[in-house]
Amino acid sequence: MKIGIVCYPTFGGSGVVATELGIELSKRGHEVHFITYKQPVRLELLGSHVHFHEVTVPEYPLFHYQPYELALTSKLVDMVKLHDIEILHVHYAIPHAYAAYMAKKMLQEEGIYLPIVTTLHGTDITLVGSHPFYKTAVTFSINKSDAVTSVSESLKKDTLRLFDVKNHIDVVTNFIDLSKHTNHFTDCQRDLLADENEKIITHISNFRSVKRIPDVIKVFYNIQKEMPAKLMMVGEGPEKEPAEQLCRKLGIEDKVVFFGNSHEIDRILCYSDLFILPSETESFGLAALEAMASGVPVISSNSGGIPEVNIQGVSGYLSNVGDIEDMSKNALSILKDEATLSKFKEQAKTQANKFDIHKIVPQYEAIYQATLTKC
Ligand code: GMT
Repeated sequence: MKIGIVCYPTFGGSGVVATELGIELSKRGHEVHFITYKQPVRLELLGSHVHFHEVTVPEYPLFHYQPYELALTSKLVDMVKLHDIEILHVHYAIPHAYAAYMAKKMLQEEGIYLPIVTTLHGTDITLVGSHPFYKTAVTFSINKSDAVTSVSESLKKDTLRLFDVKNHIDVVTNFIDLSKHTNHFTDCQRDLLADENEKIITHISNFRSVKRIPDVIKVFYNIQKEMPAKLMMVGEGPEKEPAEQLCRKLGIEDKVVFFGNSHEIDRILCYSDLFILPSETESFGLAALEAMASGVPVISSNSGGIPEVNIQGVSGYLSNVGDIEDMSKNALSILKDEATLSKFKEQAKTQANKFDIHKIVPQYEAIYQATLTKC
Protein backbone atom coordinates (compact mmCIF):
# COMPACT_ATOMS: atom_id res chain seq x y z
CA MET A 1 0.00 0.00 0.00
CA LYS A 2 1.01 3.65 -0.39
CA ILE A 3 0.38 5.21 2.99
CA GLY A 4 0.55 8.86 4.01
CA ILE A 5 1.33 9.48 7.70
CA VAL A 6 0.58 12.81 9.38
CA CYS A 7 2.00 13.38 12.86
CA TYR A 8 3.78 15.79 15.16
CA PRO A 9 7.47 15.41 14.38
CA THR A 10 8.64 16.21 17.91
CA PHE A 11 9.78 14.09 20.88
CA GLY A 12 6.18 13.40 22.03
CA GLY A 13 4.85 9.85 22.16
CA SER A 14 2.36 10.24 19.31
CA GLY A 15 5.10 11.33 16.91
CA VAL A 16 7.36 8.50 18.07
CA VAL A 17 4.60 5.90 17.55
CA ALA A 18 3.75 7.31 14.10
CA THR A 19 7.40 7.28 13.06
CA GLU A 20 8.14 3.77 14.32
CA LEU A 21 4.95 2.57 12.61
CA GLY A 22 5.97 4.15 9.31
CA ILE A 23 9.44 2.63 9.47
CA GLU A 24 8.02 -0.82 10.20
CA LEU A 25 5.40 -0.50 7.44
CA SER A 26 8.18 0.34 4.98
CA LYS A 27 10.12 -2.75 6.11
CA ARG A 28 6.98 -4.75 5.37
CA GLY A 29 7.04 -3.52 1.78
CA HIS A 30 4.67 -0.54 1.93
CA GLU A 31 5.54 2.89 0.56
CA VAL A 32 5.32 5.43 3.36
CA HIS A 33 5.06 9.23 3.05
CA PHE A 34 5.45 11.36 6.17
CA ILE A 35 3.75 14.72 5.73
CA THR A 36 4.46 17.21 8.50
CA TYR A 37 6.29 20.47 9.27
CA LYS A 38 9.66 18.92 10.18
CA GLN A 39 11.40 15.61 9.69
CA PRO A 40 10.23 13.44 12.62
CA VAL A 41 12.93 13.08 15.28
CA ARG A 42 13.17 9.30 15.07
CA LEU A 43 13.05 9.20 11.28
CA GLU A 44 16.71 8.73 10.51
CA LEU A 45 16.29 6.50 7.54
CA LEU A 46 14.80 7.93 4.38
CA GLY A 47 14.95 5.62 1.40
CA SER A 48 13.06 4.32 -1.56
CA HIS A 49 10.19 3.23 0.70
CA VAL A 50 10.17 6.12 3.21
CA HIS A 51 9.64 9.70 2.11
CA PHE A 52 9.28 12.96 3.95
CA HIS A 53 7.31 15.94 2.61
CA GLU A 54 7.65 19.16 4.55
CA VAL A 55 4.67 21.40 5.15
CA THR A 56 5.81 25.01 5.13
CA VAL A 57 3.71 27.88 6.37
CA PRO A 58 4.92 31.21 5.02
CA GLU A 59 4.86 33.95 7.67
CA TYR A 60 2.53 36.76 6.73
CA PRO A 61 2.10 39.75 9.08
CA LEU A 62 -1.67 39.98 8.48
CA PHE A 63 -2.12 36.62 10.20
CA HIS A 64 -2.05 36.70 13.95
CA TYR A 65 -2.08 32.87 13.73
CA GLN A 66 -0.41 31.29 10.71
CA PRO A 67 -2.88 28.89 8.99
CA TYR A 68 -1.10 25.53 9.40
CA GLU A 69 -4.23 23.44 8.72
CA LEU A 70 -4.64 25.14 5.35
CA ALA A 71 -1.02 24.54 4.37
CA LEU A 72 -1.26 20.93 5.56
CA THR A 73 -4.50 20.34 3.63
CA SER A 74 -3.00 21.69 0.41
CA LYS A 75 0.14 19.62 0.88
CA LEU A 76 -1.92 16.48 1.54
CA VAL A 77 -3.94 16.95 -1.65
CA ASP A 78 -0.82 17.66 -3.70
CA MET A 79 1.15 14.69 -2.29
CA VAL A 80 -1.75 12.25 -2.66
CA LYS A 81 -2.03 13.19 -6.34
CA LEU A 82 1.72 13.25 -7.00
CA HIS A 83 2.55 9.96 -5.28
CA ASP A 84 -0.77 8.10 -5.69
CA ILE A 85 -1.09 7.78 -1.91
CA GLU A 86 -3.97 5.39 -1.23
CA ILE A 87 -4.66 6.00 2.43
CA LEU A 88 -3.95 8.66 5.06
CA HIS A 89 -3.18 7.71 8.66
CA VAL A 90 -3.30 10.74 10.94
CA HIS A 91 -1.90 10.63 14.45
CA TYR A 92 -3.39 13.05 16.99
CA ALA A 93 -6.80 14.39 16.06
CA ILE A 94 -5.98 18.10 16.33
CA PRO A 95 -5.73 19.45 13.69
CA HIS A 96 -4.68 16.46 11.62
CA ALA A 97 -8.01 14.65 11.37
CA TYR A 98 -9.70 17.90 10.42
CA ALA A 99 -7.14 18.76 7.72
CA ALA A 100 -7.30 15.20 6.38
CA TYR A 101 -11.09 15.39 6.05
CA MET A 102 -10.81 18.63 4.08
CA ALA A 103 -8.20 17.01 1.83
CA LYS A 104 -10.48 14.01 1.34
CA LYS A 105 -13.39 16.25 0.28
CA MET A 106 -11.20 18.20 -2.15
CA LEU A 107 -9.93 14.97 -3.71
CA GLN A 108 -13.48 13.64 -3.96
CA GLU A 109 -14.26 16.56 -6.29
CA GLU A 110 -11.68 15.07 -8.64
CA GLY A 111 -13.03 11.54 -8.31
CA ILE A 112 -10.24 10.35 -5.98
CA TYR A 113 -11.22 8.25 -2.95
CA LEU A 114 -8.91 8.71 0.04
CA PRO A 115 -9.77 6.83 3.24
CA ILE A 116 -8.71 8.46 6.52
CA VAL A 117 -7.58 6.50 9.58
CA THR A 118 -7.39 8.61 12.74
CA THR A 119 -5.43 7.44 15.77
CA LEU A 120 -6.30 9.13 19.04
CA HIS A 121 -3.31 9.43 21.35
CA GLY A 122 -4.47 11.02 24.58
CA THR A 123 -4.14 14.72 25.13
CA ASP A 124 -5.98 15.29 21.82
CA ILE A 125 -8.95 13.83 23.72
CA THR A 126 -8.45 14.19 27.45
CA LEU A 127 -6.80 17.61 27.77
CA VAL A 128 -7.00 19.61 24.58
CA GLY A 129 -9.70 18.10 22.38
CA SER A 130 -12.45 18.16 24.98
CA HIS A 131 -11.98 21.89 25.54
CA PRO A 132 -15.14 23.73 24.39
CA PHE A 133 -13.07 25.72 21.87
CA TYR A 134 -12.16 22.56 19.96
CA LYS A 135 -14.78 19.98 20.88
CA THR A 136 -17.20 20.58 17.98
CA ALA A 137 -14.52 20.28 15.31
CA VAL A 138 -12.82 17.32 17.01
CA THR A 139 -16.13 15.42 17.29
CA PHE A 140 -16.82 16.14 13.64
CA SER A 141 -13.43 14.91 12.46
CA ILE A 142 -13.58 11.73 14.54
CA ASN A 143 -17.03 10.94 13.14
CA LYS A 144 -15.93 11.65 9.57
CA SER A 145 -12.85 9.38 9.71
CA ASP A 146 -13.17 6.09 7.86
CA ALA A 147 -11.57 4.28 10.80
CA VAL A 148 -10.72 5.45 14.30
CA THR A 149 -8.25 3.80 16.64
CA SER A 150 -7.24 4.57 20.18
CA VAL A 151 -4.03 3.49 21.90
CA SER A 152 -5.72 1.95 24.96
CA GLU A 153 -9.07 0.76 26.29
CA SER A 154 -8.94 3.61 28.76
CA LEU A 155 -8.62 6.23 26.02
CA LYS A 156 -11.49 4.62 24.10
CA LYS A 157 -13.70 4.94 27.21
CA ASP A 158 -12.64 8.57 27.70
CA THR A 159 -13.42 9.35 24.06
CA LEU A 160 -16.90 7.81 24.28
CA ARG A 161 -17.52 9.65 27.57
CA LEU A 162 -16.32 13.06 26.39
CA PHE A 163 -17.51 13.14 22.76
CA ASP A 164 -20.65 12.23 20.90
CA VAL A 165 -18.86 9.64 18.78
CA LYS A 166 -20.90 7.61 16.30
CA ASN A 167 -17.93 5.83 14.75
CA HIS A 168 -16.59 2.49 15.98
CA ILE A 169 -13.25 2.81 17.80
CA ASP A 170 -10.71 0.00 17.49
CA VAL A 171 -8.15 -0.27 20.26
CA VAL A 172 -4.71 -0.76 18.72
CA THR A 173 -2.19 -0.43 21.50
CA ASN A 174 1.15 1.27 21.19
CA PHE A 175 4.05 -1.05 20.51
CA ILE A 176 7.78 -1.43 20.83
CA ASP A 177 10.58 -2.57 18.58
CA LEU A 178 12.18 -4.93 21.08
CA SER A 179 15.35 -5.36 19.03
CA LYS A 180 16.23 -1.70 19.73
CA HIS A 181 16.13 -2.29 23.45
CA THR A 182 17.65 -5.70 23.77
CA ASN A 183 20.43 -6.04 21.19
CA HIS A 184 21.99 -2.61 21.07
CA PHE A 185 24.30 -2.19 24.02
CA THR A 186 26.70 -4.71 25.41
CA ASP A 187 28.36 -2.01 27.49
CA CYS A 188 25.98 0.49 29.07
CA GLN A 189 28.77 2.69 30.41
CA ARG A 190 26.83 3.38 33.60
CA ASP A 191 30.08 4.19 35.37
CA LEU A 192 30.17 7.52 33.50
CA LEU A 193 27.17 8.72 35.50
CA ALA A 194 27.07 6.84 38.77
CA ASP A 195 29.25 4.93 41.20
CA GLU A 196 28.98 1.16 41.23
CA ASN A 197 26.94 1.11 44.43
CA GLU A 198 24.46 3.79 43.27
CA LYS A 199 21.04 2.90 41.87
CA ILE A 200 19.99 4.83 38.75
CA ILE A 201 16.44 6.15 38.66
CA THR A 202 15.11 7.64 35.41
CA HIS A 203 12.24 9.82 34.26
CA ILE A 204 11.58 10.73 30.62
CA SER A 205 8.83 13.11 29.49
CA ASN A 206 7.99 16.46 27.95
CA PHE A 207 8.01 18.09 31.41
CA ARG A 208 4.43 19.35 31.25
CA SER A 209 2.32 19.73 34.37
CA VAL A 210 0.37 16.54 33.55
CA LYS A 211 3.59 14.58 34.22
CA ARG A 212 3.72 15.74 37.88
CA ILE A 213 7.47 16.36 37.79
CA PRO A 214 7.66 17.45 41.48
CA ASP A 215 6.39 13.96 42.43
CA VAL A 216 9.33 12.40 40.56
CA ILE A 217 11.76 14.53 42.55
CA LYS A 218 10.03 13.85 45.88
CA VAL A 219 9.98 10.08 45.33
CA PHE A 220 13.65 10.20 44.42
CA TYR A 221 14.34 12.33 47.50
CA ASN A 222 12.87 9.54 49.65
CA ILE A 223 14.84 6.85 47.81
CA GLN A 224 18.22 8.58 48.17
CA LYS A 225 17.65 8.94 51.92
CA GLU A 226 17.70 5.14 52.15
CA MET A 227 20.34 4.14 49.59
CA PRO A 228 22.96 5.69 47.28
CA ALA A 229 21.15 6.77 44.10
CA LYS A 230 21.19 9.14 41.13
CA LEU A 231 18.23 10.54 39.17
CA MET A 232 18.34 11.00 35.38
CA MET A 233 15.77 13.53 34.15
CA VAL A 234 15.37 13.37 30.36
CA GLY A 235 13.33 15.83 28.29
CA GLU A 236 12.43 19.48 27.89
CA GLY A 237 9.36 21.43 28.91
CA PRO A 238 7.95 24.14 31.15
CA GLU A 239 8.36 22.17 34.40
CA LYS A 240 12.07 21.59 33.92
CA GLU A 241 13.35 24.79 35.53
CA PRO A 242 11.04 24.57 38.57
CA ALA A 243 12.26 20.99 38.95
CA GLU A 244 15.89 22.12 39.02
CA GLN A 245 14.95 24.69 41.66
CA LEU A 246 13.19 22.02 43.74
CA CYS A 247 16.29 19.80 43.61
CA ARG A 248 18.37 22.71 44.87
CA LYS A 249 15.87 23.46 47.63
CA LEU A 250 15.99 19.80 48.76
CA GLY A 251 19.80 19.80 48.58
CA ILE A 252 19.95 16.95 46.07
CA GLU A 253 21.16 18.88 43.00
CA ASP A 254 24.42 16.88 42.89
CA LYS A 255 22.45 13.66 42.60
CA VAL A 256 20.18 14.74 39.73
CA VAL A 257 21.24 15.03 36.08
CA PHE A 258 19.01 17.00 33.67
CA PHE A 259 19.77 15.81 30.14
CA GLY A 260 17.28 17.78 28.03
CA ASN A 261 15.88 16.03 24.97
CA SER A 262 17.89 13.01 23.95
CA HIS A 263 18.20 10.82 20.87
CA GLU A 264 19.78 8.15 23.07
CA ILE A 265 16.82 6.99 25.11
CA ASP A 266 17.79 3.34 24.71
CA ARG A 267 21.31 4.05 26.01
CA ILE A 268 19.97 5.90 29.07
CA LEU A 269 17.47 3.14 29.78
CA CYS A 270 20.17 0.53 29.38
CA TYR A 271 21.84 1.66 32.62
CA SER A 272 18.64 2.51 34.53
CA ASP A 273 17.37 0.48 37.49
CA LEU A 274 13.95 2.06 37.93
CA PHE A 275 11.61 4.32 35.94
CA ILE A 276 9.18 6.78 37.56
CA LEU A 277 5.98 7.91 35.82
CA PRO A 278 3.63 9.58 38.34
CA SER A 279 1.40 11.30 35.70
CA GLU A 280 -1.95 12.87 36.47
CA THR A 281 -3.27 11.13 33.37
CA GLU A 282 -1.70 9.07 30.63
CA SER A 283 -3.57 7.39 27.78
CA PHE A 284 -0.89 4.70 27.52
CA GLY A 285 2.55 5.70 28.82
CA LEU A 286 4.87 4.85 25.95
CA ALA A 287 7.87 5.99 27.99
CA ALA A 288 7.04 3.32 30.60
CA LEU A 289 6.83 0.66 27.89
CA GLU A 290 10.19 1.71 26.48
CA ALA A 291 11.66 1.43 29.96
CA MET A 292 10.17 -2.03 30.49
CA ALA A 293 11.49 -3.21 27.11
CA SER A 294 14.94 -2.27 28.39
CA GLY A 295 14.33 -4.29 31.53
CA VAL A 296 13.58 -1.33 33.77
CA PRO A 297 10.71 -1.78 36.27
CA VAL A 298 8.20 1.07 36.56
CA ILE A 299 6.82 3.00 39.52
CA SER A 300 3.76 4.79 38.19
CA SER A 301 0.41 6.27 38.99
CA ASN A 302 -2.61 4.09 38.28
CA SER A 303 -4.31 6.64 36.02
CA GLY A 304 -5.69 6.29 32.48
CA GLY A 305 -4.19 3.51 30.39
CA ILE A 306 -1.09 2.95 32.54
CA PRO A 307 -2.56 -0.16 34.27
CA GLU A 308 -2.90 -1.73 30.80
CA VAL A 309 0.88 -1.44 30.43
CA ASN A 310 2.46 -1.60 33.90
CA ILE A 311 1.22 -4.58 35.91
CA GLN A 312 1.04 -4.34 39.70
CA GLY A 313 3.71 -6.46 41.38
CA VAL A 314 4.98 -7.76 38.04
CA SER A 315 6.59 -5.05 35.90
CA GLY A 316 6.53 -2.57 38.78
CA TYR A 317 3.94 -0.96 41.04
CA LEU A 318 1.07 1.51 40.67
CA SER A 319 -0.18 4.06 43.22
CA ASN A 320 -2.90 6.66 43.36
CA VAL A 321 -1.98 9.94 41.70
CA GLY A 322 0.06 12.06 44.13
CA ASP A 323 0.66 9.27 46.67
CA ILE A 324 4.36 9.95 47.04
CA GLU A 325 4.74 7.83 50.18
CA ASP A 326 3.31 4.74 48.48
CA MET A 327 5.44 5.29 45.37
CA SER A 328 8.57 5.70 47.52
CA LYS A 329 7.76 2.57 49.54
CA ASN A 330 7.21 0.57 46.33
CA ALA A 331 10.40 1.88 44.76
CA LEU A 332 12.44 0.88 47.81
CA SER A 333 10.84 -2.55 47.89
CA ILE A 334 12.08 -3.19 44.33
CA LEU A 335 15.54 -1.73 44.91
CA LYS A 336 16.13 -3.25 48.33
CA ASP A 337 18.14 -6.24 47.14
CA GLU A 338 19.70 -7.45 43.91
CA ALA A 339 17.56 -10.59 43.68
CA THR A 340 14.29 -8.63 43.84
CA LEU A 341 15.57 -6.03 41.38
CA SER A 342 16.68 -8.71 38.90
CA LYS A 343 13.31 -10.44 39.19
CA PHE A 344 11.43 -7.21 38.42
CA LYS A 345 13.79 -6.39 35.55
CA GLU A 346 13.07 -9.76 33.93
CA GLN A 347 9.33 -9.45 34.54
CA ALA A 348 9.29 -5.94 33.06
CA LYS A 349 10.90 -7.28 29.86
CA THR A 350 8.44 -10.15 29.64
CA GLN A 351 5.49 -7.78 30.05
CA ALA A 352 6.93 -5.48 27.32
CA ASN A 353 7.04 -8.46 24.93
CA LYS A 354 3.23 -8.35 24.77
CA PHE A 355 3.56 -5.07 22.86
CA ASP A 356 5.98 -6.39 20.25
CA ILE A 357 5.80 -4.27 17.08
CA HIS A 358 5.39 -7.41 14.98
CA LYS A 359 2.13 -8.26 16.77
CA ILE A 360 0.61 -4.76 16.56
CA VAL A 361 1.50 -3.41 13.10
CA PRO A 362 -0.52 -6.13 11.28
CA GLN A 363 -3.58 -4.79 13.13
CA TYR A 364 -3.09 -1.42 11.44
CA GLU A 365 -2.58 -3.13 8.07
CA ALA A 366 -5.90 -4.95 8.50
CA ILE A 367 -7.63 -1.64 9.28
CA TYR A 368 -6.10 -0.01 6.19
CA GLN A 369 -7.28 -2.94 4.04
CA ALA A 370 -10.79 -2.71 5.44
CA THR A 371 -11.09 1.01 4.63
CA LEU A 372 -9.75 0.45 1.12
CA THR A 373 -12.29 -2.26 0.40
CA LYS A 374 -15.10 0.02 1.65
CA CYS A 375 -14.77 2.28 -1.41
O1 GMT B 1 2.45 12.73 26.99
C1 GMT B 1 2.36 13.73 26.31
O2 GMT B 1 2.07 14.82 26.76
C2 GMT B 1 2.62 13.62 24.82
C3 GMT B 1 1.48 12.89 24.15
C4 GMT B 1 1.62 12.95 22.65
O3 GMT B 1 0.61 13.24 22.03
O4 GMT B 1 2.66 12.71 22.08
O5 GMT B 1 1.47 11.54 24.59
C5 GMT B 1 0.26 10.84 24.44
O6 GMT B 1 0.43 9.87 23.42
C6 GMT B 1 1.40 8.84 23.72
C7 GMT B 1 1.50 7.91 22.52
O7 GMT B 1 0.30 7.31 22.23
C8 GMT B 1 0.96 8.10 24.99
O8 GMT B 1 1.89 7.09 25.30
C9 GMT B 1 0.86 9.09 26.14
O9 GMT B 1 0.38 8.41 27.27
C10 GMT B 1 -0.10 10.21 25.79
N1 GMT B 1 -0.05 11.24 26.83
C11 GMT B 1 -1.08 11.50 27.64
O10 GMT B 1 -2.15 10.91 27.57
C12 GMT B 1 -0.86 12.56 28.66
